[in-house]
Amino acid sequence: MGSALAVGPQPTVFPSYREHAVALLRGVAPDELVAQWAGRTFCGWDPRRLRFFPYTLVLAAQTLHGVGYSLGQRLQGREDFVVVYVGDGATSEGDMSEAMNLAAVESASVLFVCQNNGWAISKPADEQMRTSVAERAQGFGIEAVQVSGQDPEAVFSACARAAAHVRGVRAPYLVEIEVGRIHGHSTSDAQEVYRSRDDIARTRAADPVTAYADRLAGLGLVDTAWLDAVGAEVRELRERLMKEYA
Ligand SMILES: Cc1ncc(C[n+]2csc(CCOP(=O)(O)OP(=O)(O)O)c2C)c(N)n1
Ligand SMILES: [Mg+2]
Repeated sequence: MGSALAVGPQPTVFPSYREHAVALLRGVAPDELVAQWAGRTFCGWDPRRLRFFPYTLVLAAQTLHGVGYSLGQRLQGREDFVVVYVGDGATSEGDMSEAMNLAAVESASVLFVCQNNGWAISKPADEQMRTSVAERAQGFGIEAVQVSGQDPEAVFSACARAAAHVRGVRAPYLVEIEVGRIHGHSTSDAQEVYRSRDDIARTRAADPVTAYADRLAGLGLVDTAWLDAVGAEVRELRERLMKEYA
């Protein structure tokens, strides 16, 4: 949410498959999102109109699509700022290295946003890489920063600075956001098999959505009645969607 708000509505987004908040902000309807997951449509929304491309399940393929799209736009004298979302596990794919190198060499206007949730299904991040994703980007000649996803305002600030760099210098940037993974990889993944109860409990207790709502309420910036109303609306929406797309 922080990253999407920071870059604004202009850049074209190449998502992975976890960017539901970004999709909704861009104007994808909840029904269109769920229709895609239910296999009723190939995409569900108009990628050109919303400047939000289809979800990519082939890990890291979107990184090359995004860099190529940005370069193509630039050659045609059009808006070339692209945001590419990618998971930590996907960065282990060769596509990600090719995309970072091409973006650096061609000085592409691409902001890579890595959601590092510490896991590629059951493979922990520290068994996937010896450096952070940010350090790896720097090795390719890309400016990069690591930020805690616990604080949406820190993510917003980091991504706003990154977006200013991409726009000002016309060069790539990578923001690595460290987030917790509360649930299993998917609804068919029993994470209790490979993850300690303590780790899951700690991550759940630190849920940034709840923590941020509590913080805003504590500061008197939102009232709890409003937050409760949002919660009720979300529950209603979820129930309707689950019924309609079962
Ligand atoms: C090229 C490719 N290899 C393997 C898979 C199977 N697969 C789907 S998700 C996933 C883990 C991805 O982890 P990460 O990029 O960290 O994203 P996360 O789901 O943790 O957000 C794997 C291995 C795939 N979809 N595509
Ligand atoms: Mg991951």
